[in-house]
Amino acid sequence: ANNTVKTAASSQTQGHNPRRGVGTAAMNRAILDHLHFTMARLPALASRNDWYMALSHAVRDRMLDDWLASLHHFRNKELKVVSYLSAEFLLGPHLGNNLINTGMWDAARDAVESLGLTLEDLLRQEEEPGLGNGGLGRLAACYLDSLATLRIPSIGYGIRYEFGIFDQLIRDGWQVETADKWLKFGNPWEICRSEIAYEVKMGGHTEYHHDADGRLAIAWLPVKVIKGVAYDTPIAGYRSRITGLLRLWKSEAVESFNFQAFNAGEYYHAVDEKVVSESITKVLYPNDEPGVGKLLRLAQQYFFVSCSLQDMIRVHLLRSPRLEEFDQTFAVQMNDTHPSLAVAELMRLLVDEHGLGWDAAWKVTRSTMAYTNHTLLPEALEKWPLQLFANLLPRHLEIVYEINRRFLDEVSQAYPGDQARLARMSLIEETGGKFVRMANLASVGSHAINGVAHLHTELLKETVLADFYQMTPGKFCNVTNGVTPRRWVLLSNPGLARLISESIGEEWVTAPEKLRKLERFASDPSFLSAWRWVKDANKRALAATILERTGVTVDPESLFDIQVKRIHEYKRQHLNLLHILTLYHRIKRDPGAQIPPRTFIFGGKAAPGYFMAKLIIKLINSVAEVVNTDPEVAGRLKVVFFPDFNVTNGQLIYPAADLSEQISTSGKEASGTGNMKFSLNGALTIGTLDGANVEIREEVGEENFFLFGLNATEVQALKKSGYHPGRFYEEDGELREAIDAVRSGLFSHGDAGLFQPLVDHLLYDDEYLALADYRSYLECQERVSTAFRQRELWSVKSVLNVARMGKFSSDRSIREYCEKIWKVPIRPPFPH
Ligand code: Z15
Repeated sequence: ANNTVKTAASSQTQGHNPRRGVGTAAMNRAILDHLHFTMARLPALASRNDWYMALSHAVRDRMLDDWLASLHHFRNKELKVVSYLSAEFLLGPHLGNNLINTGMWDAARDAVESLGLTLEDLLRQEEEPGLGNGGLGRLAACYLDSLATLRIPSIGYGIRYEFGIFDQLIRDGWQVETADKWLKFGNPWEICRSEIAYEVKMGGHTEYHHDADGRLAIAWLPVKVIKGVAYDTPIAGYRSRITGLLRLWKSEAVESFNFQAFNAGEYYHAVDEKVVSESITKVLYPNDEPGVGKLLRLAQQYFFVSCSLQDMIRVHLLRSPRLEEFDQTFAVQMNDTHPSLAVAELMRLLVDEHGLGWDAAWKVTRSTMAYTNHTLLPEALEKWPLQLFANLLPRHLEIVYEINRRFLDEVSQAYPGDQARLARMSLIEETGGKFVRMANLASVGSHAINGVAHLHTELLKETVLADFYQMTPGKFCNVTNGVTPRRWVLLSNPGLARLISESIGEEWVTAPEKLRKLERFASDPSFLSAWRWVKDANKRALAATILERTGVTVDPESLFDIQVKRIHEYKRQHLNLLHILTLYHRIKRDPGAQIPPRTFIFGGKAAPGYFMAKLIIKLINSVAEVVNTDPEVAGRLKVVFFPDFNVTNGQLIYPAADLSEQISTSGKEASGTGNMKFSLNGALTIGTLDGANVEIREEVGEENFFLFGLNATEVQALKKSGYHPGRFYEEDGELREAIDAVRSGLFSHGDAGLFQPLVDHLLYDDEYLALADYRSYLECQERVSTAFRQRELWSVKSVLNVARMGKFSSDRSIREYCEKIWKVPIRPPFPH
C-alpha cells in the first residue's frame, strides 16, 4: 500500500510551496497560465468553458496547501477521523462555494473582470454534480461543509456516478427525463487517484477447508472482480484552513483487457466484461424514497462500501497494526441503510482477510458504526430478496446469518417465549418470500441510531424501530438536521448576507446564534425597508428567470408562495393545488373578490416510475395553463412549474420566497431541510406539525409561523377509526367544486379521464389525508393573505424568522454528532 518513493525531498511534509498569490494580479496570471497550460487555448479562441476551467484550476491550486496539510491529519494517531458513508452527495456547484469559503471571491471577480469577463457568467458555466436525489444527499453535502468548517478530520465516501440525477424537461406539461451528462466538459474539481484502488469481489460461492494449522479457513470464490478507483474532491471549510476530502469510487474492469479471452471470437466478450464492470457506477437510481430491489443497486452499495472500508483499513494500518483499535481511528456514519452492508463487510474484512476472531471483530465493528434513519414510511425501509442477496454476496449472507443467530439468542434471552418479537427483529424477513432487512442489520451493527428531527426520533422509537428501542434504549438519540449558512445564505443570498453583516457583524456565518442580534432591528423602519428591498430584488431576479424558462410573466409584487421538493404524495403538492383551485373558483364566482395577488411556484422531480407523482406534475401544469390565461383572473393568480429543480435553481428560488410550503401529512416527513433554507432566507412557513417544522415553529415563535392540520397523533387516530375521504368531499362545497373541476376535464381540454386516477386516489383512499386537512389549510391560507396585506408586520415576522433560525445550522448538527455519537472533540473556532 505504501509505495512512496524515497527521495531527498521525502522528509518534507509541508509540500512544495510555489508562489500562489491570492491577489487580483496573481489570479489574473494564474487564469491565463491555466488557459495556456491546462486548456491549451489562446485567449482569443477560448470558450466560456475554457475560462471557467482555467479559473477553477486556479482556485483549486490555491486550495491545495491547506488540503495536503489536512490530509496529513489522517496519519495523526491523536485524531479520530469521521467517515461519512453515503450513496448520495448532492453537492451543487463548487466554484462559487469555494470562492466564498476560501475568501477568494473578490480577487477572482476582479481578475475575471480584468480579462473582460464576468464572474457571474463563469459561475453559470458549471454543471452541478447532481449525485443525489433530494434531502438525504443534500444533507450529506451540508455536513461536509460543516465538518471542514469545524476542522474535524473527515472523509465523505460515496459513488462517482457518471450520470447523476436526471435533468427534468417539461413537455406538454409532462416530465421528461434526460441524461445528466455532468462530466461532458470535464470536472476541474476532482483528482483521479489511480493508485488508490481496491478490488471488489462479487457473486460465486464460498468454500471451507482447514489450513496448515488446522484452523477453519473460508474462501470466497467470486465469479467477478471489479476495481474501484478513488476520485478525490477537496471540500473547503469556511475560512478554517481545513479542506475536507470527498472520495468517490468509480468502477473499472480489473484488467481493461482480458488477454486470456483475446483470441478470435472472444474479443467482444473481453470488451463486454469491461462494460459490465464499468456499469456499476454508471447511474444514480432516481428514487428518493422507496427503492426497487434491483441487483445493480445492491452491487453499487456493496461496491462503494467495500472500497471505502478497505481504504479505511489501509489508513488505520498506517497508524497501528492493531485492528482491534480500528474504532479509535474511525467513526463511521451510515447515511440511511444504503451503506448498511458495511456492517457485514467490516466483519468479513476483519475476520476473513485480517484474521481477527469473531468476538473481537464484532466488538470493534459495533463501536465503529452508527446509523442514521431518514424515514418512517414503512415501504421505504430497504430489504433485499434473499436469493438476490445470496447470488451477489454469498459470504455476506453467511455473516448476516451468524450475526442474526447470535442476536436472536440475545433477544430470546431478554424476551423468553416472545416468538412474534423474534420474527420482527430478525435480520431475515420470512413472511411470504424471504428478505434481508437492512434497517435491522444497521441497527444491530451500530452503537448509535439516530433520527433527524425530534418528532421523527420519537416516532422511530414508537413505530419502525420500537423493538430495538425497547431492547437497547441507550443506543437511540436525536440529531435534528441542519443546513449550511455558507451556501444557503452567503452564496445564494448575498444581498441579505450583506445587510445582516452590516447590522450585526459577520460572526453569524459560523455562529448563527448571533443572528438573534437582528431581533432589535425588527422595530427599525429603515432596516425593515432595506430588508424588503433585498427580498424584492430577489423576487425580481426569480421572475426574470421564470419568464426565460417558462414564458410566464409573474408580478414581483405578488406573494411568492413556493413549494419546491421532490414530488411525492406524502408531501402533498396536490393539497397546495386544491387551495389554488379554490381561489380560482372564488374569483370566477365573484370577479371582484378581494384576493391578494399570489404567484404559486412549484418545482421538483418525480421518480421516473412513480406514476401518481408524474400525474401531479401534469396537473400543476394543466391548472397553470388555465389559470394563467383566464382574463377574469386578471393576473391575480399565477401558477408556475419551475423545471429541473436542483441545487443551482434552489439557490435562486429560496431567497425569493415569501411563503414556504411545508405541508406534508404529520408524521411522514422525517425532518425536511428545505423548510430551513426558506426560513433562513426570510420566508414565513405554512406547515403542519411534521419533521423539523415542529422545532422551527418553537424557535421562531408560533406567531411567526402559519400552522394548520392534524398532528401526528390525530392522524394515527383518524386512520385507526376509519378514514372516509368521501365524507369530506360530500360535506365541503368548495372542496367538492375543486375536485369536480379536475374530474370534469376543465384542465385537460375536456379529457375527463386524464386525472381520474388522481381523483379516485383522493376520494377512495387518500392515504395522506389531503381532504381531511383541506379546510384547515384553507383557513390558514386566509390568515397568510391577511398578514401579507400588512407588509410592515410581515417584514417583522420575516426578520424574526431569520433571527431565530440559528439552531438549524448544520454546524450545530455536526457538533451534536461529535458529542453524542462520534466521540470526537470539538475544536474551538479557527481564529480569523
Ligand atoms: C431522502 O431524501 C430522505 C429520506 C429517505 O429515506 C430517502 Cl431514501 C431519501 C429525506 C427525508 O425525506 C427528509 O425528511 C429529510 O429531511 C432528509 O432525508 C434528510 O434527513
